[in-house]
Amino acid sequence: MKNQEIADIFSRIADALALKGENVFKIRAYRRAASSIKDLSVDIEEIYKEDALTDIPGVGEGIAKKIKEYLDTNKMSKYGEVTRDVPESLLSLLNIRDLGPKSLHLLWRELGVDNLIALKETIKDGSFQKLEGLGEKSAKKILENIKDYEERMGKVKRFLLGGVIPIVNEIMGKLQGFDFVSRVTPAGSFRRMKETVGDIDVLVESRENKKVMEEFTSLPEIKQVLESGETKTSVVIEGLNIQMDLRVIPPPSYGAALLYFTGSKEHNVHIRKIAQKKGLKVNEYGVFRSNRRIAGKSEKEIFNLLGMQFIPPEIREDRGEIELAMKNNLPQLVNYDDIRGNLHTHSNYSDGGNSIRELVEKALDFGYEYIGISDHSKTASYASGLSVDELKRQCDEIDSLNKEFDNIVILKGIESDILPDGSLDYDEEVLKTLDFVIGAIHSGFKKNVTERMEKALKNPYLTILAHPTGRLISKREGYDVDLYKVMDMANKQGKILEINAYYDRLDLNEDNAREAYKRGIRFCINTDAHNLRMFDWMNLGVGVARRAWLPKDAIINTYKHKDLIEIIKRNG
Ligand code: DGT
Ligand code: CA
Ligand code: CA
Repeated sequence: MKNQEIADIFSRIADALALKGENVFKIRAYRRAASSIKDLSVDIEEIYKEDALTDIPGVGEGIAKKIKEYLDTNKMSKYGEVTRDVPESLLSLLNIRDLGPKSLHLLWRELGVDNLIALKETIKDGSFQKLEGLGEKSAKKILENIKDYEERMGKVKRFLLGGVIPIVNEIMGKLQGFDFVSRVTPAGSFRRMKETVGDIDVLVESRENKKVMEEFTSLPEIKQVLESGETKTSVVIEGLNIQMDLRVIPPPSYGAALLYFTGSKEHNVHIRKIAQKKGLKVNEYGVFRSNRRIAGKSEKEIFNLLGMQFIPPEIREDRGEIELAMKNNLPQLVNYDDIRGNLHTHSNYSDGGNSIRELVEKALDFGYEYIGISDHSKTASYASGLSVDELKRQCDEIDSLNKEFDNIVILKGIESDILPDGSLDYDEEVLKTLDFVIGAIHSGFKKNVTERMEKALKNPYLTILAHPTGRLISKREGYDVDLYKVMDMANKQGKILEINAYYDRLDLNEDNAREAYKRGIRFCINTDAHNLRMFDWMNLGVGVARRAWLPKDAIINTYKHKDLIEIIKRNG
């Protein structure tokens, strides 16, 4: 089906015309055609065959001719004509949020901006700010959006943490199995639990460097060896095509190497500065006082020698953690094993792959005290959302499973769509029968999202607001939402915000979670599991919480069942 292709070409023609400052009616005509072609439910080639192209809304004779040309020859001469004198590097600037063709036209015409570097220059030298309609405020906003854009562009070089964990653990497990290896530890951004990683850094404690490197490079998971030396070997991992750096370290410097290669770089720089003030030198081999090594075996030993508490890897970002560690005043972060349940799981009643019984047994494997079943609601037809009858049937099944299992509590929940008017997807009578309600926006991402969320948060039946920004890491920006307003409302209404641990969501992210915590909000870390394997993602969510400096009592699914009920009951 060529619908999308053709719609895209018309959009790009409209963009190019707008950049050139051409007639707005002409531009609008192309946009209108693009949008109605994109929304067609039938193949545009079929329409062409029936000679009915001009029946498509917004498609007149002129546009129809261009569609025919494209379908016949796979080319549209108008496109080449319009874009011939518009540099590609200028067109690509349209991917920067809030920078529309109108402003770009001005920037191009008045200041000659036709690429990213030139654009940044004009903001730096203040000429951007002087243009009509573009003040100091938009300069600041655009500068931030440029940063996002650059990150998105660089995304090919970064990998989702959740996507690499299984294979890295597999490799580390195999290395740990050799009797000449005493310790294997991940380092770098992987150990710091960053949501994306550029490469994988792993340290091995051993004195048999050669043997380690031989075994490592012959593992079946290794696709290619980039370089192999005595202390460091770099490889590419099969399937993922991510680079992995393995370093072999002897016991006396293992802690120092771990500290160094865990980073972050900023954290390391600050640590070294503190050491210098004490007349010490810290590097990857140890802590030295006039060339004599006085520590290095463990990180703890080094931190203590420098007069600090042990700093958890997840917060080593030089965001104030070093100062607090020196005052022995670091927050007690939530731990991976503090979690007592998972409240956002999908069964085969909606689009999950497993029965409720299987989900419950999985939760028992994890040692959980409770599990919440929260399938999609009736409006979510794309995900086989539950009708009122189906929900009733599900509740009956949960009742009977609760009688059968006496070592875990199954909670009745729902992931209710927040409708365009901000209401929830079932009547009060239905919501009343549930233990908790997770509210989520799944459609209409551009329409009044803030107001809809605020209204949903005022609903006494809503317990948790799911994935509050809707972003998908390096894929989708998220809803157009004033998150601070949403946080304020959640706080006022005593509602819980979700840290969704689904590996490409991690939503709230660390910055937003930290901001919400400062406002007094509590969280639920949920996996949004659609099958049993996805229960493993809980650790990703805890990683986000730890990077956001959250303590255990800010996370409601660390509470004992009895205490959890107190929290979720208050709302419903
Ligand atoms: P990534 O791989 O981009 O996700 O981020 P990291 O933090 O894993 O960075 P990577 O792999 O380049 O280096 C691993 C760690 O090694 C890094 O976190 C800190 C340390 N490191 C690397 N280069 C330097 C450096 O030039 N100075 C200092 N102080 N530390 C460094
Ligand atoms: Ca790394
Ligand atoms: Ca590295």
